[in-house]
Amino acid sequence: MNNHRPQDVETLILILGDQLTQRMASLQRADRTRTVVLIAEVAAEATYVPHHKRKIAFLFSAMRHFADELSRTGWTVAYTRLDDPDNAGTLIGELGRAVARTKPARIMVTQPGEWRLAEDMKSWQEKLGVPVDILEDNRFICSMDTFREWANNRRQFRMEQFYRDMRRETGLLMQDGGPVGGQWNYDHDNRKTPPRGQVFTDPLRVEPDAITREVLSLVRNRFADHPGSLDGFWFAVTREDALTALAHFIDRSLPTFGNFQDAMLRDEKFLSHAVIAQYLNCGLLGPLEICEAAEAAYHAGHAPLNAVEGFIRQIIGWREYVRGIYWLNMPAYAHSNALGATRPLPAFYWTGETRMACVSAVVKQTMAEAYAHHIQRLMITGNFALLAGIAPHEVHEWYLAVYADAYEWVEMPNTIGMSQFADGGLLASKPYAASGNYIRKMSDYCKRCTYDVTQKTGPDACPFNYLYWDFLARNRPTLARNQRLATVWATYDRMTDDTKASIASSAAGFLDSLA
Ligand code: FAD
Ligand code: DLZ
Ligand code: SF4
Repeated sequence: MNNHRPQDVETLILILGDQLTQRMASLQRADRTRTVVLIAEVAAEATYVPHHKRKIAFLFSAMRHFADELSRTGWTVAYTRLDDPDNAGTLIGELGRAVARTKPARIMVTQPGEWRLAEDMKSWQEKLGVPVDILEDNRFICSMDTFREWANNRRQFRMEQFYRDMRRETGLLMQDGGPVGGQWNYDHDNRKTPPRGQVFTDPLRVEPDAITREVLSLVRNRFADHPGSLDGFWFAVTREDALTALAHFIDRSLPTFGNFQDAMLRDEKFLSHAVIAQYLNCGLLGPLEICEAAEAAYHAGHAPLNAVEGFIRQIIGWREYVRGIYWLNMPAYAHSNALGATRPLPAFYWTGETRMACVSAVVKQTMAEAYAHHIQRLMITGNFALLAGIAPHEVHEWYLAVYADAYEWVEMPNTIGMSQFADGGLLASKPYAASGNYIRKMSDYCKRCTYDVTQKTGPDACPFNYLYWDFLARNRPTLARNQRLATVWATYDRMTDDTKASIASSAAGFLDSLA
């Protein structure tokens, strides 16, 4: 790494662990002959939640590789390793040390992805005694000003409307001012069960190089008490390898992405998912280049429209939308708890040691890979927490810690809003609550479970079955007016008093056993 100091440092740029691209506005604006770029591994960022070991190793290795890339392209980089004896342990501490060394005229940072750090940054100018410019993060398609304007004109926020505007804005899958194929959304084609013998290709695996091996050993020693495993680490840690991983997905899995998007199989952790959010969210890939690659595969006849539309919707629709929701509603959003859920997070979220085969499989996969796909996150671990009434903030901290792609701006609305309905329906029009029957239909977990998915109550019944009805009954005062639940209440009201009592006692017994 090029650690020498240019003469007369004009600008000190801080690049965060999830800002690893030369396309950052700060880097594009600065004169590289008069700039020092600071990248710092600090304990504070690695421990504010107990991040999965794999997530820390991934980011530290990607940070070290990015620092090398910057040096190779003529930047002067000041890189602090976690094991540097003088490491101050915090970002501001590291900035302070760099200011003392380089005496810059100003500091440039980019708006971070988490509110806590954005708030902290506001005090840096005063604390450091150097002007601090905080630039907008230019990696998103929709700026926050545009999102605010979009939201201000609406009484209700729904992703679908926002997504259509983003299609118009980007021109992706558009023809003559309308959507290619005549429909905006092909979601109804995306709920298929994989036929027996369906072959899936795993994401690209990259062999750890010397830098990654050194980081793996550092993380193994320094973060031994953090959750998760480092065994068989395979993430890409450079832009070049992340681009190869994207091409690998487009080539092999995109054609079946749509069809099996909602399926869950015990022995297929990735199915046709891209497994690229960790690269996208830390800057190794950009949202538009990903969507353009998918669109090109459609035009080349390599992938069908339902797959490509579904994939692009996740990125220019959901991803941009949840970011807007986060910044629009913080800081209150973090403590939303519309359903008043207070139960502590059960220990099996860290170990997978539970008789529920579905929860066990998803947690064990999460601990092994720092990855689970959307439906596993939403309909297994998320659904269970919702039905069991786990405190949403605890659920949020778990998701933020255990996934390699997790930063608050994207994780929190998905957890607090979509999954836990704790924002009272700002993001989702009804709670994503489901009984065992949904899990039986969409997965193969129930086949090996010691609970019986066909039994509704009693010691051997699938807990999702009675917890589902108990959740609805418990939250009826809050959810009663939700029109989308009308048929569900009608079904509940037709149940006999004995059945209702049996649901309540099975649920109470199970929930007590969680403590
Ligand atoms: P694919 O299924 O292949 O989708 C392609 C891309 O679309 C993803 O890489 C991602 O960038 C984007 N995307 C898909 N769904 C969403 C969504 N709902 N919100 C935002 N972007 C989306 N995603 C994160 O990136 N970080 C998180 O911390 C995160 N936390 C989540 C927590 C919960 C409770 C839930 C239900 C979902 C969460 N998601 C999060 C969304 C989604 O689960 C992941 O983006 C996805 O599983 C990543 O895997 P993939 O790259 O294989 O995605
Ligand atoms: C997640 C993370 C971790 C584990 N470590 C660092 C770090 O040592 N240095 C750093 O600059 N960033 C790290 N990050 C990412 C930050 O936590 C992230 O930039 C903020 O949460 C804002 O999104
Ligand atoms: Fe999960 Fe219930 Fe199926 Fe067991 S029976 S795997 S607990 S849904």
